[in-house]
Amino acid sequence: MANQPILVPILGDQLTRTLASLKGRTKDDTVILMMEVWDEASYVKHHKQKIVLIFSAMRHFAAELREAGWTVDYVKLTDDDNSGSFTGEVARAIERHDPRAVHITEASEWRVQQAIEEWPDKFACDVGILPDDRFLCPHSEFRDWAEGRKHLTMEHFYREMRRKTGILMTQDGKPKGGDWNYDKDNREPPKGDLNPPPVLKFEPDDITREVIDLVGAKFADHFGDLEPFGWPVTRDEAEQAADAFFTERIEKFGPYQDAMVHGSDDMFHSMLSTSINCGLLDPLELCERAEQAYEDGKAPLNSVEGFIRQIIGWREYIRGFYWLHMPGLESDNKLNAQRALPEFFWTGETDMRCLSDCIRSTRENAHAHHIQRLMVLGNFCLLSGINPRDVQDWYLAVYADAYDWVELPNVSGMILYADGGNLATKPYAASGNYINKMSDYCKECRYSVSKKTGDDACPFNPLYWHFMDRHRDRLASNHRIGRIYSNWDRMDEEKRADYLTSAEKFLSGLEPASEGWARD
Ligand code: FAD
Ligand code: DLZ
Ligand code: SF4
Repeated sequence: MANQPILVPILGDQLTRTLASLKGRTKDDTVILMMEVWDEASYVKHHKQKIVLIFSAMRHFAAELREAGWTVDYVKLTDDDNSGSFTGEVARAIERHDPRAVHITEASEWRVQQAIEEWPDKFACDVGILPDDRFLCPHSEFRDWAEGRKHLTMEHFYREMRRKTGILMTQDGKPKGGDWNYDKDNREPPKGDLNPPPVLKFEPDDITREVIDLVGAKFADHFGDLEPFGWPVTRDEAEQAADAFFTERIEKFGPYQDAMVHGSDDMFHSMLSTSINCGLLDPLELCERAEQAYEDGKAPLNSVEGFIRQIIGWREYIRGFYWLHMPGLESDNKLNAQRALPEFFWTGETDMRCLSDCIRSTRENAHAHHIQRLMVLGNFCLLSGINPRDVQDWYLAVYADAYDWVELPNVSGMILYADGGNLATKPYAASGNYINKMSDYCKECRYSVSKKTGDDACPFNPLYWHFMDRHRDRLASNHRIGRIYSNWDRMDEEKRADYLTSAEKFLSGLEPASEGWARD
């Protein structure tokens, strides 16, 4: 090792061999620093499997780097003198290695980036902060795109990303198949026996087992089942999971993207978000593979386009939106939602079958698929007026793929309309009808989805009208939703009163969550 190396800290969601801060570095003058720190593991009480996933993936990544000849200084959570924070650990590493500079790839989260931006003042050596080029749209490009637009419509952004990457584009710059978006073909309800193939799970090896024991001992009071644990924790495993998706699941991914079946936790979804978000899989590569599956005749265009839109459309848009609106996004509460999150979000103990199944999957797998997060759990929080902070904490804590940059815009903008409609053009509000159409939940629910009011009525029905009624001032002028008020106004007064009293009775019976589930 030459005198005074470059110190390269790599964070838990930067587990990529081609990371910006590693590009161009040579093995003989670089010390890579990886840190398990208490602050990150406990600022919110992450699902146990999420901590296992990150620590195990970090330890495997460190081992791979060492095998490839890199010097890795790895700080374990239980190491003596671990200061508990990124800044504290970089300070200690500077003392150990006396580097001439620290090079870090920018953090994905605002909270962590704020801390990193203080490093140049804190440390005596140079600090270089590099843009994270694993995302396709740099911050400045998103800001330029957003500049002067009245509404940040995802579809417009998505088309830009299609043009920029050339993904699913013809030689003469047209969308393949003639349309940009095949969402209309992607709303099949779950009819008959769909039999999605079981998702690939990986047996924990010695490294993962050690981490499972650590998490069992140190994070016993965190939400969620620790085992069975089967998430991919290496690039090789993540690639196998991607292979399985592209051979077994992608064909039906599109049509059944919005479908929900009791006990079928993944349907035809890719289950790749945990691997993409921590850096094991490259999002652009996945889109290229999806396009290849279409070109090879192995998957229909509606499935392939749907998958690509989620990644180069929604994922990139969500990230751009986050950085454009932080830090304000965190405290936005334009609908003035003040109710506490109900206790059953943590225990799963509710007679509402749709919610209890989504919460069960969340507890068992640290995962629920998109439409469960949006139209069951999210819809309930929106209609019931749960305060954004509680909802943000819940989603951040319970999902293995959750990081502030992706959870927050989805929660605050997409499900709660807490940003007043910057992200979504209208609230994703729905009565029990939608859930009944897109799932098999209602058949065996103790509530009746066809009943509109009263103790046996599906709670989503009165909650829907309660929500519409209490936000009339804000929503009536929205051209995508305004028409709904003519239906409301056509009902007789007694019926409207019935809806409102049923909803209020239900809401007053909700037990607020006890302290300590999400944060100490
Ligand atoms: P697939 O359905 O197979 O989709 C493919 C990929 O597209 C995903 O892996 C993901 O990378 C991307 N994607 C799809 N939708 C979105 C979206 N809305 N935002 C960003 N990326 C998207 N996703 C996270 O990765 N982390 C989160 O913390 C997160 N929180 C969410 C909170 C709410 C309230 C909602 C409604 C959605 C949230 N999502 C989040 C988006 C989405 O639910 C998950 O990405 C998806 O369920 C992951 O499963 P999958 O890999 O099987 O996805
Ligand atoms: C999610 C997480 C957890 C639980 N623990 C760590 C950790 O101890 N060390 C680490 O480097 N990363 C961890 N992460 C992921 C980070 O929260 C994530 O990389 C940053 O917050 C991104 O801004
Ligand atoms: Fe959910 Fe209502 Fe259907 Fe029950 S009846 S499963 S509460 S939508």
